[in-house]
Amino acid sequence: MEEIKQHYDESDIQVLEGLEAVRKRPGMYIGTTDVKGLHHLVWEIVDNAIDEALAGYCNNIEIIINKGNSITVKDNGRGIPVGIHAKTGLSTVETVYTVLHAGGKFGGGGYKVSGGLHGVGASVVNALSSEVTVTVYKESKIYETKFENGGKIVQALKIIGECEPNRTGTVVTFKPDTTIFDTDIYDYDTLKVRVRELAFLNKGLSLILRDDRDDNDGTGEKFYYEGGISEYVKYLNKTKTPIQQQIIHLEGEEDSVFFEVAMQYNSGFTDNIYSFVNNINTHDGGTHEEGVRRALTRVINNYARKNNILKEKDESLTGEDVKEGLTMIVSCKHPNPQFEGQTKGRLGNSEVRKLADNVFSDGFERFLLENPDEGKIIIEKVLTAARARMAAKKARELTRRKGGLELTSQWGKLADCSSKDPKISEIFIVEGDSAGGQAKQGRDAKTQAILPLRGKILNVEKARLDRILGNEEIRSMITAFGTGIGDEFNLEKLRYHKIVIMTDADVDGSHIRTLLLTLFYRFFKPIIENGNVFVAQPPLFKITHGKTFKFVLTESERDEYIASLPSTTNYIVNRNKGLGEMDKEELCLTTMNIEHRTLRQITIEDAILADQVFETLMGEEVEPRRNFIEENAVYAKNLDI
Ligand code: 0RA
Repeated sequence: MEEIKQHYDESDIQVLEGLEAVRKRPGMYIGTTDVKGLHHLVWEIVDNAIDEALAGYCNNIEIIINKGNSITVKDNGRGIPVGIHAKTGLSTVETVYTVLHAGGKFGGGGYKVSGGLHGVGASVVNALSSEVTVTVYKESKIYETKFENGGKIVQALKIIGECEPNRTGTVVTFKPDTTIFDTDIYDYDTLKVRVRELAFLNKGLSLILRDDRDDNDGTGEKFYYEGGISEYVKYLNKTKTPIQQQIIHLEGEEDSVFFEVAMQYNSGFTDNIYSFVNNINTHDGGTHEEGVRRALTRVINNYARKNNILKEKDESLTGEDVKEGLTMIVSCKHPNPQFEGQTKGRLGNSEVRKLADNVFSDGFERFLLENPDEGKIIIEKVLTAARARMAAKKARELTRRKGGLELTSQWGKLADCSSKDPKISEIFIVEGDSAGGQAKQGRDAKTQAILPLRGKILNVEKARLDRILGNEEIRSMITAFGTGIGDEFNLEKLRYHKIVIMTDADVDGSHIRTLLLTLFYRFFKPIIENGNVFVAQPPLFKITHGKTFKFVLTESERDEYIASLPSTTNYIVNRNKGLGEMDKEELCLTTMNIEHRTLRQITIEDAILADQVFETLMGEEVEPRRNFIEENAVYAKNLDI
């Protein structure tokens, strides 16, 4: 071991001043001194070990929450250099732990986890800790150095023992300074989320997280993914319904810039696209993400035109269309990343755009060629998204043209309620003119609005959403809601806090209900999420017994009522087929009256199912369609109101 200097000099004073500056303004270095800042310390140390893994020298990192709330990070890398650092005259270990920003400067080259608040280094952790111990295993020796009280060295680097020749690595234990942080309690799950993410982003790297605070000596959890970001996509799609068999995983490298992407479509309508540079989430995207998105849109359009799915005259599929239901991870490892934007969440390096585009378009084109079945599924998904987009646009234009509550020729169909208070106002969307007429006569005109929908229009079997939105009555419904649609949607303008779908208990009724729920899900999702949508429950049976009769909702209620009748009695059970079979008093009393009715509140899951049913409904074959409707007639969670 080289000789370490014995006297304080200029550089020592600078070191101490540097660490003191961190203690004076910790926020400048780690953002906050709350629980978030506390966890940030862990990532500063872990990042150093990850850098060693990215350089190809480390495949195992352990993170331990110790009793007394200190943290230990172990890696099996080369070990921090122990020789004298030319600039400081101190051991390199000590330099790394006491000189601000020294971390990134030694070693040189390679990928560095640095961006945003990351990469400020081990010295900041030291400055904000009451105790730090660093142990290095290298060249068969075990070295150790210790700091206390904000980075003051209390034990210069020394050899404390010997180890196996092939054992190398670094072990760091730090105890956050409780005079600086609001709390010193680490949250296992917070650490776990990021540790898992790091494992996904670095295939083949094993990360172990262990909590030693309680006595039941956990072996900890190991995070190791051979498939890397493919497994990340699989994980994200676990709670969804993937529509592709495979996960597409593409990678390429140029001039030491490594780029990879993994993706799989699911049946949902939102996208889950996450991008990273050197393991840091680039929240605002950047050139790596742009390259992929551009290539994805282009390749899908080319493929659709080449296969005559999209005709020459057709509009192109957009970037919005191709990302519906897409789960995608984009990851770039770059030796010199430029982070841009207010929060440094955007990759700026322009050469990456081209690399990402090339890697993705070459690989994805080949994938589509080799997997035509998967290609078909993807194209169909994107086309559906495109149709919905065009339908929404058309509907926006139509509602905008008609404007607010200005009267349309159909507006007279709505029997509005007199109350202007949305909290107590309800709108019943009623199947058929005759039931609509009865409901208008029997309603509570103060709080209940009635909008009849003529079944005939809605029974157009193959009506697509865009045509349905062109329907006058549907448009008056949209106008009546008051919220606007799509981008312009505003929940606060909703004129009725209860929107009640009232249809017959038959196939056509469930068809109309499905269609309305699909419509709401696609264009008015917040009203479903907010719990504003209900399905009315007209009684299924009428039991006549002498001069009295009773309506019941279910078969078991029917049986219960019959059992309660004297055994000698004759009674008649009628199955209610349509709303129109009841007279207006019956309809209003059983199905609309707040005291007696049963409403089913529609959840977002109900609406998603309806949306899927709708797709089946729109198929060409009539028989399977009818069967499907019958089998799925009840998809509303029961909630008695
Ligand atoms: C630069 C060079 C060498 C090792 C490291 C950095 C290194 C730093 C850290 C920080 C935490 N764990 C680490 N592991 C390695 C190797 C120099 C040599 O070959 O001796």
